[in-house]
Amino acid sequence: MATILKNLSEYDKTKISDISKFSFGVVVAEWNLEITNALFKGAEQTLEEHGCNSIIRIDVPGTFELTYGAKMLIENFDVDAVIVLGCVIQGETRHFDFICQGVTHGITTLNLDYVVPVIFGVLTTENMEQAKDRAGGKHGNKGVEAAITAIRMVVLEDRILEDLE
Ligand code: DLZ
Repeated sequence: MATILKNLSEYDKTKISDISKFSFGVVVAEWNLEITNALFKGAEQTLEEHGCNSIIRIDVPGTFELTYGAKMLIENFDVDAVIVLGCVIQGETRHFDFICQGVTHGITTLNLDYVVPVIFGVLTTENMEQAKDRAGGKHGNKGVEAAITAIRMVVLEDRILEDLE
């Protein structure tokens, strides 16, 4: 596995822009809530650390519903970026594949259809231990990484839209 023994949440804080003028939406799946709450905490702390004072959170039942939640945020709130947070744990059934494919396709479609970027913060792991390792454990916190990606994307979006004006 490429991420083995690597903390993926380490980044150079000095390279991150101030984001006080931007608003972020976060959609959180309730399945494996212990994990998704930890991802949210990582994302929230990171956004606030860099000056964000507008975070709108909505919860949806499972990872499959993250696409719908993101679409609702984009269409009904003045958000500059959306982060979706979920955790799908591989079981004995093929549900894992269907949910992962569904959400990946859904989020990609939103990114093609809307100017607001949607960031994919979904853990797809073999077991709960691997999920914990990536939600504040030895491999960092995927929520932090999703927040950093969201910050980079709003800054990019802002620059491009300013150039077009
Ligand atoms: C049904 C299901 C299963 C088996 N596993 C997970 C999971 O590991 N993580 C997750 O976020 N959601 C799971 N779900 C629920 C689906 O995402 C979805 O909520 C239901 O299929 C209803 O559309």
